[in-house]
Amino acid sequence: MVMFALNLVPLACLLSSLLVGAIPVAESQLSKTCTKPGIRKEWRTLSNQEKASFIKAVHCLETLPHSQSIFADGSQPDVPPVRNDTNAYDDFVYAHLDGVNRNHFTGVFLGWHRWFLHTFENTLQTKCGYKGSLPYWDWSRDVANIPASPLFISSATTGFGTFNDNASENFTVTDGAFGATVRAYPTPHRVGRHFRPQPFEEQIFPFAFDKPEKLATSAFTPEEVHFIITNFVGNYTDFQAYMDGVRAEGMHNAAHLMMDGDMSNIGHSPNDPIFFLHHANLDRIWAAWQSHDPANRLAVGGGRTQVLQDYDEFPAGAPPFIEASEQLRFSGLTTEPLLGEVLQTKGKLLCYEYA
Ligand SMILES: *[C@@H]1O[C@H](CO)[C@@H](O)[C@H](O)[C@H]1NC(C)=O
Ligand SMILES: *[C@@H]1O[C@H](CO)[C@@H](O)[C@H](O)[C@H]1NC(C)=O
Ligand SMILES: *[C@@H]1O[C@H](CO)[C@@H](O)[C@H](O)[C@H]1NC(C)=O
Ligand SMILES: *[C@@H]1O[C@H](CO)[C@@H](O)[C@H](O)[C@H]1NC(C)=O
Ligand SMILES: [Cu+2]
Repeated sequence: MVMFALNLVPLACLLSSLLVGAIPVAESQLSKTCTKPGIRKEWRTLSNQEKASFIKAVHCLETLPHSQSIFADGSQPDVPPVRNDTNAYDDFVYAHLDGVNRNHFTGVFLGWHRWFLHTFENTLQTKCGYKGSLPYWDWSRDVANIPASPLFISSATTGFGTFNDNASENFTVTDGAFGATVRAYPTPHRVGRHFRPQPFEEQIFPFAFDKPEKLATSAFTPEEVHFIITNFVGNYTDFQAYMDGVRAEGMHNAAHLMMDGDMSNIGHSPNDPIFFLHHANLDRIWAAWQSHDPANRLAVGGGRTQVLQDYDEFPAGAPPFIEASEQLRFSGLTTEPLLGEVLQTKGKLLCYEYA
């Protein structure tokens, strides 16, 4: 408590001095205060009309031209060149792909994704007339039977499509709202998704999964979600490391990998719109942890460099350590706030809460 109070003032000073002149958008929004936060709701609590309006807005995004501002910023090897035969949805995938090492298993992980999700939500609202907020998927409600989750239904207006178990079809999703959708990156393809209950059987990292038989769902039971929110007080590094888990077998990765297909690729996972609902849930858990104790509220941690070879020692990145003054980078997709500016969901730049 005391440490928190002492820390507040220097952080505020640091932020305001860094902000002056540095980031035009941040400056122009400085006077904005959050009086009417958007309410992000769990998908199954939306009415069919609300579900349909979200899906319609995502389809709208897919018809908008891609932005000429998108570029490969050079920090990531092996990214494909920006393609011009793409749409505004593909731009989100590109920005994620281009920053994959910088923004995963490093201390900006949750902050970067928070601004990425906000940009997606804001684009749906401002360019596609979407009146709602970004929905989230609380996977802990579906641990008994993931494929039977109400999200994965075949309705073309309110469903994300059922899982495909046929490997010779590349697990391509053929029903639901996105069954016919072609995504551009890394090469043009249709979205694949398949339920893999024990995704750690396949080794995909420089380190070995140590519980190959572990059920993905055991990483995100209601008990696990409660545990992460109520522990690691004041220690963002440990909080993020738990979300990724011992040997990356935690809730973030478990839910990605069990979906196989696009979701299991750390770079182009946003090809599957379920990505945004999955990450909104992680963001919700972060926000819940931040509210759980004053010492969590503005806590940052982890390092700037992803070192999967030393994952056990640096699950949230190796030094230099991340501070609130860290600039988030988006490969031309959107404005680039500082990490410290996205720590509050109801602050100067962001204005939402979770139902
Ligand atoms: C895409 O379009 C831009 C602007 O017209 C052009 O500069 C760029 O070379 C094009 N890229 C490709 C891969 O064709
Ligand atoms: C899997 O897909 C292939 C190609 O579409 C098809 O020939 C085959 O019958 C399918 N297998 C099953 C078990 O449905
Ligand atoms: C599956 O993916 C491979 C490699 O990208 C591609 O060549 C093939 O056409 C795809 N098959 C189907 C049925 O989509
Ligand atoms: C967080 O906890 C780890 C041990 O789990 C410790 O090494 C680190 O110094 C702690 N960080 C803070 C900011 O307290
Ligand atoms: Cu990501």
